[in-house]
Amino acid sequence: MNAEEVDKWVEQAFEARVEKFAGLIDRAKKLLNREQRLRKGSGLVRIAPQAVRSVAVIGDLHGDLESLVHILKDSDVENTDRIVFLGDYGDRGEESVEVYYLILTLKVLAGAEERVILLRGNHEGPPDMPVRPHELPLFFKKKYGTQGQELYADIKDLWEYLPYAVVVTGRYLMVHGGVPTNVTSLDDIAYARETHPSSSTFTELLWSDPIEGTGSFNSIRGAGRMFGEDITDNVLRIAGVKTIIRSHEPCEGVKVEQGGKILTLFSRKGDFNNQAAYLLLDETMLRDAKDAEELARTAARIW
Ligand SMILES: [Mn+2]
Repeated sequence: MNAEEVDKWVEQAFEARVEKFAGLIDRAKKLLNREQRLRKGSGLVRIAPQAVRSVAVIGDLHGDLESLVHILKDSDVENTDRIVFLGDYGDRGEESVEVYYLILTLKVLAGAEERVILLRGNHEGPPDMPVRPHELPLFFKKKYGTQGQELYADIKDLWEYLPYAVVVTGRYLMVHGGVPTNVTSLDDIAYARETHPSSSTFTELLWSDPIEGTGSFNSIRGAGRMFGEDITDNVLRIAGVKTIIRSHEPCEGVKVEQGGKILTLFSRKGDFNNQAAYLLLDETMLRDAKDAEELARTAARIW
């Protein structure tokens, strides 16, 4: 892709007729379904750091089309080997529908090699985990009328095929919300959707937030937990990585917590923040695991 192509996709996103959008969702769903089957139903994508030269990471977008376009037009992102989105694509921003059109176009054009990885956020949760505000169905209806309700239903169905964690082997674990409290192996994370809701692991991956200190307690968000450094240490150990990269909480682009073990990345500008950021993990970042301080200082691109 290049800047001209991105402009073309944006134009298509605004002008796409309902049949075209439905076709795009269908193609994306087939591709995601195939990838999920190749992972044997696991929601964990593994990236071997030796096999890639660079990985771009993008946090919450929440309908911020302008920020998405800004990021995709960065020539380093254009040329990167993997793009990981950390979830929360729709809701809040007026251009939520168009953001979906763009990320699904990106996914479909990337083809079969999982070059574009769309993680599940709490705004892409299962039917028993509703989220508020949730304007996405209203935006679809506003733009496409009753047929928009069908598009929204298709999108909801597509969420079930999205992965929810990425491990860059030996280096980084990426999730939308946080690390779960009661896991003993990476498989507990990889198959969290299947053990939901008897286990809280899936909810915690999508909803939790870090705190300074130790232990954990129920989140004021109404789902997930607030987790301390001891919980993080356990997950870093079982995942064999050094740093957690997550999104979910608005911040001025990046936020470092728990002594550099957790980096929060937020890619939407809006109600709660004036600056946004994305990460570009280059060969140095992929060769050696860096802590969140160093990622925030050298890999984050803030605008
Ligand atoms: Mn979120």
